[in-house]
Amino acid sequence: MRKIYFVFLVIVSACINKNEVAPPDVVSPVPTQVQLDWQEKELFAFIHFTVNTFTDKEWGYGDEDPNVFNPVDFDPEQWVKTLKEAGFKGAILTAKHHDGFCLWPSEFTDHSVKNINWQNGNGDVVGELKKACDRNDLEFGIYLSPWDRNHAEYGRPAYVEYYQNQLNELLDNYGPIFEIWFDGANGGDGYYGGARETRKIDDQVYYKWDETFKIVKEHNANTLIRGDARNSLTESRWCGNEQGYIGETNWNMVNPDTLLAMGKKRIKVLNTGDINGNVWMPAEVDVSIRHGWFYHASEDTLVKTPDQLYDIYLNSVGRGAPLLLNVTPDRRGLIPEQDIASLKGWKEKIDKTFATNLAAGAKIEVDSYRGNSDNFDASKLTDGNKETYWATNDDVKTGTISVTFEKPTRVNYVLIQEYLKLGQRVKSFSVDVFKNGEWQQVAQGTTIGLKRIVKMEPVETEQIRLRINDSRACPVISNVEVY
Ligand code: FUL
Repeated sequence: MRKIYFVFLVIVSACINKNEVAPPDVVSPVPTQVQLDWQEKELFAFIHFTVNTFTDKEWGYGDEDPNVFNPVDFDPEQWVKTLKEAGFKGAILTAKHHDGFCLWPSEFTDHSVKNINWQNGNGDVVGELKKACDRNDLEFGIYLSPWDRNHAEYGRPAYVEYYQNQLNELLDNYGPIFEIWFDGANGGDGYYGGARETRKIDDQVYYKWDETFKIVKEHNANTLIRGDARNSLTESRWCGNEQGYIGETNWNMVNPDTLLAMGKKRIKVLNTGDINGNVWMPAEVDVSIRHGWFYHASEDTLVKTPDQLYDIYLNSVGRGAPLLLNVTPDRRGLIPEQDIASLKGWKEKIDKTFATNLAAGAKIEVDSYRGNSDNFDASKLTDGNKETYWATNDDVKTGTISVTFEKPTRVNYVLIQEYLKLGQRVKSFSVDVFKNGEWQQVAQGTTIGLKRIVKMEPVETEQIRLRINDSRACPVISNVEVY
């Protein structure tokens, strides 16, 4: 009997000694693995290319002579190499824009590359780009415009069947794809097989989104669906503008029903997300390197500079939202030289700015940590492991992280990351530097999310600290870097 009692005691004490401080509970909602993997890739490229490139339009009417499409030097390898070198992880092509012309030889319409002089009707932009992406290890994604100003049946049930057939065809022949982009621009005037009239649809009902989304997931569960935030199955939302920024407050959550009830006012919420949102739906920041989405010679002088692109980077990736930057192949079928130069300059600036993490060799301290357990202490903030994190006790919704350098060091940026598998939490934070014998606040912000890059006036200091001032639940921070 005594022996059994002894064994029992040993087991109990072993359990206690294992330092069983439980991790914080999840604060719902949380990302799926597909969403998280996608968010962590941060940089994607949009490629807008079609008849519009040759007609100098942004929205084709649908009556374009398809033979205008004639990119004589078409070289998707050049596109992909340019994008790879600039740091992009994936590229999304307009397989079909609102004008209805198909960049692949679709069996469901005559209005495609298969019936034009270019490459004797054997051309396939979607297929060639997909192959170039595969060769260069860049992920491939597709934009398929729901609005089709060419199709005679648009507005009637037969068109939705056509749309779904095309989706199946694309996913069968060019999958797997990392992202599908369902555009919200919808209905209006168009050619519609010669009818030349205005057609309006109810975008909440007409496209049968739930069914359409199912087609995507049946082909590949890992394909991320970018669509209308009023649908709770959408996995990534529009950021509410095309200027290249997400809100300084950027919650990854929204409430689709609330958005539906809000009408156009929802656009503001798309930009900030909703702290009370019940669906994880991270924003994606889509913006063009030029003014328009398609190539126009008149915009050759309007290519965004490396500095402008860098600001966009800070206002998207630096606020926790992936950037989808659009490039515009020209009439030759090449990304123009000046755009390439801008992308190079931008990449160099990012690489140079974030080359040396000053927190790596510094002393990291926190004011408290969860259950005094090693599993949640300050070292987890700089261990380079995204699966470990610093956390506080459940009843502690504030916290201080300080970084002490060996000698006065010039600092310009702080980079902070939340551990999103447990939900997005931080509502308010500040950054202080120790100067002239006292702490001085140099920056403040609201949300953190996947990544927050805080830019400050460059300052020389021996110590910098991050204060979490408020949080939905105890803060859970996985990474802190200083530059
Ligand atoms: C919008 C479209 O109308 C534009 O032409 C462009 O494709 C942009 C990305 O989405 O809704």
